[in-house]
Order: sequence, then C-alpha cells, then structure tokens
Amino acid sequence: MNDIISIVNQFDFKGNFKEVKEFGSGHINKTYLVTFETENGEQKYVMQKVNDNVFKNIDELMRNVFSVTSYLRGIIKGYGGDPDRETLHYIKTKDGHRFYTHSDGSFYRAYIFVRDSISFNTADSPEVFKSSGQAFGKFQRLLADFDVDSLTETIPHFHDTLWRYENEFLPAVEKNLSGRLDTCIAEVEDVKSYADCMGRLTSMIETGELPIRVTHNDTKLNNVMFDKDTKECVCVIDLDTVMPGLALYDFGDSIRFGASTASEDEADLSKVEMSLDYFKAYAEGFLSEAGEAFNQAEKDNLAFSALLMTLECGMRFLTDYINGDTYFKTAYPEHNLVRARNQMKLVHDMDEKMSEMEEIIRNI
Ligand code: ADP
Ligand code: GN1
Ligand code: MG
Repeated sequence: MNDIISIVNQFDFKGNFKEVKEFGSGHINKTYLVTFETENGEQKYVMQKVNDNVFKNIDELMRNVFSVTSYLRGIIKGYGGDPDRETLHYIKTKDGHRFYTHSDGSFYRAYIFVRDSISFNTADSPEVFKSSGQAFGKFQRLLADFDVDSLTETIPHFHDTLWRYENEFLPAVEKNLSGRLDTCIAEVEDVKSYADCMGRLTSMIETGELPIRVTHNDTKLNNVMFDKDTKECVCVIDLDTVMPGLALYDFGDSIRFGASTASEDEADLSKVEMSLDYFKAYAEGFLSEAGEAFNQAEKDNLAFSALLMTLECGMRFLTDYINGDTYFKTAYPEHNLVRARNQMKLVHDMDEKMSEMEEIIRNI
C-alpha cells in the first residue's frame, strides 16, 4: 500500500490525496482509481501499471497516446466540445515524463477519470450498443487526417490473423508448454478448420483494395465510457493499440464482444449467439459516423470482419491456454479455454448467419 501511494506521489495530481483502489475489468493492465480532494470537490484519476509483457516499448506507446490525444483535443475544442471529457487527458509525472519507471522496472501512467462516466461489460439494449458504434466510428472519423506513419505499431501483427496462426498458434500447439493440449484437441481442430479464411483481409491490403487508416484496434464495449445519467457515449478509452490498421478491425472486434447474447466468459454455450438486432444497431451507429469514407471493399467485408475478429480472439485465448496463461488475466485455470470455446461458438453462429449479416449491411 505504501508503495502504491509513493507511486501516486510521482504524478502531478492536484489537491490532497484521499485514496487509491483497484478497479476496472480490462484483461491487460492493472488499473487504479485515485481520488484527491480539491477546493472544488473530489478529483478522480486513473493510474495504470502498464503490462510490459504485452507492450514491449513503453516509450513509443506513450508517445503514440500523447500525440493522438493532443490531436483529438484540438479537434474537440474546434467544434466546441469538452476535451477533458471527450478524450483522455494524460497527466505527466512531477518531473515532466509521460510515465513513471518504478525501481522494480515496472511502468505507470495516469490520466483524468472521465467525470460522471460508467462502462458496460454487456450492452443492455441495442440503443446502448448503437451509441458505442457511433463513438468508435466518430473516433475513426476524427483521426482520418492524422498522420498514420507517425504512429508506432505498439503490438506488431496485432490483427494479422494468419500471422498469429502460423507464428503463435501452431508453434504453441507444437510445443504444448502447459501440457494441456490433450484437453483441447477438438478446439485446436476447430481453429485449424478456419485457416483458409485467415489471410483474406491482409491479402486485400497487399493488393491495395483495403486502405490503412488510424484505428483503435481494441473496440470492446468496455473501452468506451458512457454518461452515467444519459447513457450517451462520452469518450473512447484504452488507446494502447491505436495504430495503423483497418476500419474493419474496429467494426469486427466490437461485434465480437458486444453483439453476443452472453459475456465472453460464459461457459454455457447454449447462451452464446450473435444477435442480428445488435449487429444491425452497431452497424447503423458505426457507419453513420465512419461509413462515408469507406470504399466498396470495406463495405463488402464488414460482416466477414466480425467472424474474423471473433476467430482471431478465440484462437488467441486458446493459444494462451496452451501456453499456460501468460498473456490475458485469468480468474481460474480453464478460463482461457472457456473463453476460446465461447468465441468459437460465436464464429460458427456467425458463419450460419453470414448471408443475413451481409443483407443487413446492404440495406443500411
Ligand atoms: P485494459 O488494457 O486492462 O483493458 P483499460 O484502459 O481498458 O485497461 O482500463 C480498464 C477499465 O478501467 C476500463 O474498462 C474502464 O472500466 C476503466 N477506466 C479506464 N480508464 C478510465 C477513465 N478515464 N475514466 C473512467 N474509467 C476508466
Ligand atoms: C484485451 O485490454 P482489453 O481487456 O480491453 C486485448 C484485446 C482482446 C480482448 C479480449 C492489448 O482487451 O485484443 O480482444 O482483451 N487487448 C490487448 O477481451 O491484447
Ligand atoms: Mg480495456
């Protein structure tokens, strides 16, 4: 505890320290809510221990997020919005650094807690989900003229599904480091049966059919904050994977998480389906903000991108299970296997519903 307070003290927070506690439900970083008392009442901040097993170059990562957020602040001010609420506001350390390096080698960074906001792990209604689609679509639209080449790839090959299959999944199966392979033979075969479609989008990048844009790349519903009263989206968060990518990655990853009728951790597969109503709602929201810039190839692959991102995530959970849980936070030993099965159930459901999904997109 003393140690965490001494870390809080490294940042240029305003007021008198009140408390620090763990919060949030992300799979990667360790997140703390820090409260200070000021003359104008309480001021809350988010402080995070960055997962340095996942992010290998913290310097470049923090350069990316500072440059993206300061660019967004300029645009938000320009249209008369509230930059402290509509984008993350990072706080430097007292000696002016973008992050703090602890004596044990770990890294911390901080930003202002988005005032009066909440996040959701499941969308209560299609309207809530549609609103998150607008938020992620708007995020992409506002960054349309940001210099994509100035961004570092914080995790190389992040959404290159075929690369992950060949360089992470198959080697994990081959090595079987955890000795768990015999408990997931059917799931491994299931992933392998989809190998043929894994390179579809990356090969369309090579042919120039799909344009590289500045994208978020981790568009889970809980990576957007909603106003606690109006339930309108206020701010896109978790900017660690903002880097060059495809608009389709952002669309597909949102559907994977938010259009499922159950949570990502649900073990009862009979509850897991892709809701066409939620799919339609998100597509309407996302396309209303970002769609005007899309070319025909992007539009034609929206439905497929949902299947691909779900397949990729299922494969990543399975890879982590076989490797012995070294990447995602887990709460019990089979957690990653449960998540992998859950995602593969969704993949099959999307496969069956693909023509209906495509029809929905054509009608929007
Ligand atoms: P991770 O990479 O582990 O997913 P996130 O940056 O997404 O980390 O943060 C984890 C959770 O903490 C979020 O899902 C959200 O609930 C909460 N959170 C993060 N940043 C803020 C913020 N600025 N304001 C309010 N809540 C936040
Ligand atoms: C991770 O950090 P979080 O929980 O928002 C992961 C995503 C996965 C997601 C699965 C940097 O997202 O890629 O899709 O878990 N983020 C990273 O829930 O790997
Ligand atoms: Mg997150």
